[in-house]
Amino acid sequence: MAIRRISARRLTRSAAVAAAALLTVTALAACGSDDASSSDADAVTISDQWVKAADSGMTAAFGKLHNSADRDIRVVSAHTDDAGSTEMHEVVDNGTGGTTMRQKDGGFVIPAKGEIDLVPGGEHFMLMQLKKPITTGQNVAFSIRFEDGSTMKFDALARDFDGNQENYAPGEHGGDDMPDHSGSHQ
Ligand SMILES: [Cu+2]
Repeated sequence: MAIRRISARRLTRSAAVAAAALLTVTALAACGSDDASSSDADAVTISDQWVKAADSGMTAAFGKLHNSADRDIRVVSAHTDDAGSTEMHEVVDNGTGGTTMRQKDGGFVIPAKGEIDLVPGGEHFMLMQLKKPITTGQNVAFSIRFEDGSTMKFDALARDFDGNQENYAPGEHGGDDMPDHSGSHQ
């Protein structure tokens, strides 16, 4: 009789433990599917990043930005110590058959569970007023800031890109007649 009572009690206790464990699992699962608590920087990675080698003036940095979150993520600013300022640019039709680059309103948006490709001729980080030459093989340290205030750092390898220089933002690189950047390089 006594033995049977203990077994029953034990059974009840294990059932309670099992139920509690189930609740814990459910709570964790709910937490895992809601990524609102993780920062933008936690969800973003960059790959294939590089910067175009340049002696002075301006240059640009490129790469693939990946977003693992269920929400769109916005890059609101970028910085490197090697440039006086760093902007986010897009390349658009200038209305007369060519293209021009300009600051991207609101920064870059990386779609939920997606990626954006920063490439010559498309969106890019624009380094203005270079403080020193960026030479091939050198790593340039960047920091980018997201809409929620979190930041991500990465190094981009400098590459020669002279062959295709004219393919992106024609008329806007090198030279002093750049309306979009007037006053930026003194
Ligand atoms: Cu640009």
